[in-house]
Amino acid sequence: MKPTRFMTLNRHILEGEKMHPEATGELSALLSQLSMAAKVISLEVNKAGLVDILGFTGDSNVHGEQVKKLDMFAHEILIRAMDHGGHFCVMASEEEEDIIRIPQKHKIGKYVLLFDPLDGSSNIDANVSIGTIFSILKRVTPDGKPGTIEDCLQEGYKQVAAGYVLYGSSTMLVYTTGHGVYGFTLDPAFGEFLLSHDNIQIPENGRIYSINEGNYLYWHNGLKKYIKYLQSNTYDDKPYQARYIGSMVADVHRTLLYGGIFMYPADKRNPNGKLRLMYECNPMSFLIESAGGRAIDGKRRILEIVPKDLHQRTPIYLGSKKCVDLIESYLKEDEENKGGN
Ligand code: AHM
Ligand code: MG
Repeated sequence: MKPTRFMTLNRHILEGEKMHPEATGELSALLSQLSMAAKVISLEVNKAGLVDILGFTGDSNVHGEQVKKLDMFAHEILIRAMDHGGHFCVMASEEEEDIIRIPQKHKIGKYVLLFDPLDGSSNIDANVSIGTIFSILKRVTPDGKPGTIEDCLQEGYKQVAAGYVLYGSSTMLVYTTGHGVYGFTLDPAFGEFLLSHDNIQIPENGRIYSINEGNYLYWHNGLKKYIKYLQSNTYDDKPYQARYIGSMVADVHRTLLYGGIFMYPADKRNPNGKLRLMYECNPMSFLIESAGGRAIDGKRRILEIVPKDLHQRTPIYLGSKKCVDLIESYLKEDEENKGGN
């Protein structure tokens, strides 16, 4: 597809669809609808410092973490924007324990939507970038009936589309349907997402590593040795660089563009790491693989993990192919590395 100067997200989706004669247009319609929800969330995130919306609600989410109001706002906007279009049979959100059923009055579709409405929310008060992550699957239960948990619990390689919206110095939407990764920047004047990053390819290798080193105490030996290797060697005659924002969307976005590796490992405290397979790791891994990179849990492809639980966690190492190959070899030698589900 040849980008023109003003390639809007909607036009890009429609042009992509023309290349697949079997497409019904439904996926295009739901991606457009998602981008609408993203604009609403982006507006609200941008004025977060101005209105009395910050602070804790006092409630905990299903992971026992405190939920901020903007998380719930984004969660509700996504449900309200997506439940009545007739595209989905069921949805699930990081902020809700059970599956989200489509109200009876609405048409039931063939797709499944999984999302993390506002990832990295502990960063909101400090004005650090945060994001929305989404994953779309095709249902496996019979058409026409309400979707079930079975429709949600599918391996990541079965995703038909995935992406994220980054609320950063500008708002960006990055998505894939498995054929290339495309980035769009929201033009605040027109309120349109315009193609700014065509066919993103992650560099094959990279200098930047991204991990919360504060957890060093709990790391297994393989990971310690790998980080020590990076710290005591050079890349293109320059030292490696450490960058960790603590907001997965921002850390993965940088990794996608500049190359390198992002890790949230298994450790002695958390054998399954921290990040959620269905809402965070699967969609990000689908994007990274579609851009030519790799994503593993230490032993296997993230996208091949058979999910057992909506909210299960998994260790993750994703990024440039050569970087992931290297950490994989360190972890393989490490007897202590018993992470994974
Ligand atoms: P959240 O879903 O509660 O926002 O948590 C996920 C976030 C990720 O964005 C980020 O990669 C990670 O948590 C940072 O965790 P830590 O503060 O332990 O380094
Ligand atoms: Mg999250």
